[in-house]
Amino acid sequence: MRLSAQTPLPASVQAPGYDRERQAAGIVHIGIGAFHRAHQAVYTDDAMNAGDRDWGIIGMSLRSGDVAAQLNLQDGLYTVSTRSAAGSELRLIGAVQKVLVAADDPQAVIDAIAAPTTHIVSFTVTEKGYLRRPDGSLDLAAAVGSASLYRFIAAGLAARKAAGLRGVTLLSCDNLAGNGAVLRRLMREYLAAYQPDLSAWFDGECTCPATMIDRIVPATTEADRADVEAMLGVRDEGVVVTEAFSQWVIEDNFAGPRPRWEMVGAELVADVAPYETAKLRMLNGAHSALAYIGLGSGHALVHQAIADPAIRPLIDRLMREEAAPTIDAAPGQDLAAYADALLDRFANPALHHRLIQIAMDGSQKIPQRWLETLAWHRVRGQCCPSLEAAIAAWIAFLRSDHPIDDPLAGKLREAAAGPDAMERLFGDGGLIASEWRPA
Ligand code: CS2
Repeated sequence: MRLSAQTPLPASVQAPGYDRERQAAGIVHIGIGAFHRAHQAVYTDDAMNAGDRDWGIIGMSLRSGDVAAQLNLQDGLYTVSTRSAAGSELRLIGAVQKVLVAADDPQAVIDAIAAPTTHIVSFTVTEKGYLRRPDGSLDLAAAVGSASLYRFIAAGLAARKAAGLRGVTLLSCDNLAGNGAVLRRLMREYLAAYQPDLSAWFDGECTCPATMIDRIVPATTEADRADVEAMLGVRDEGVVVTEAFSQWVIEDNFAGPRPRWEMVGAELVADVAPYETAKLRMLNGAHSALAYIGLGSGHALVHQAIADPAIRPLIDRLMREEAAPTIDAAPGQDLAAYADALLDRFANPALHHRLIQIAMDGSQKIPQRWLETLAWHRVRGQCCPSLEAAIAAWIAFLRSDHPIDDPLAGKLREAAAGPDAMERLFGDGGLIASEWRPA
């Protein structure tokens, strides 16, 4: 039997405490993968449990029908399995109402964005989903293609304007440096090229707050689904597995109403930058280093790599001596304590977080995770042994027979193969645009 709104659940599973049938959808979320379901959807479910109303989520996948097939037959319901050394906890999330697939029904997506009840359009489309060229500008050809978020946003906003509705908040929840500002700039480039009559309305009516989003969410496996089935007594195809830790820091700059996420643990602040920079350079920087160095040493999982006495000191140094000094901490932000907490989170043996999952899309991740730190030290005449080891491990990975999942895979492999790999990857006109140049 499949999980649905009719399924009786064990009393140990926390269920939504609000009437799901009566909630309007206030949020359209583009890129409804495991991360969103374990993070923003949980905060939103919590906010409705705490009394907020009409923040149902309409999820959307740009291309793949997988999540729609998992959730729509379950009335949008799914469970979150939280795993720590102490054990696991299961909770039912009710915030998601349905999932649309843009490739199948583009008009339904535009209508959802244009609905009067929608106030927020949020995104987890991964780094490559923003369709940037290596110099950071919008790839205008890709942005009119079928997998472009910009097309849908522009069409939805045009319909809002035509109907005399207010704008929306566009909330990027991806691991980009300055994610809100990047989204705003790219959206403007799109409008200037393809819908210039909407530019001024967009500027006046829509905001793009920056966010720092953090929760480790490994890809769900068949074994995870079987475990949860044994606990629930029914099959949940949409289950997501995650850690107990969760953090969300949001720039308080919304175009209209929003859930009171601050009631349920999110931090609404004036400036997200110190948190976001620390997260990208320390957590994600260490993660990517663990991925390439760990795979090179024959490990498969994050907790195995961080337990390796040859790797752990490198990661420790990367966070404390290389990344942390580059961060202009906010008052009360303790970077040493942050590094301690990250080492514990990486060591969580209950989360089977695969290194190969983190290794994907290196070309899109490495600039904000490693190269900004390297550039900061370079101008001060300092070197970064751990990050240099990480770069060497990335090149070794590109030369190995591991499958390379990256939009630039073919070019990266070719560039990495020769003796001038560093130059072809990071030099002037190289594949990876950055302020940092190899010595
Ligand atoms: C990871 C992130 O896959 C990756 O690249 O570094 O997904 C990481 O687990 C999250 O950003 C944690 O918040």
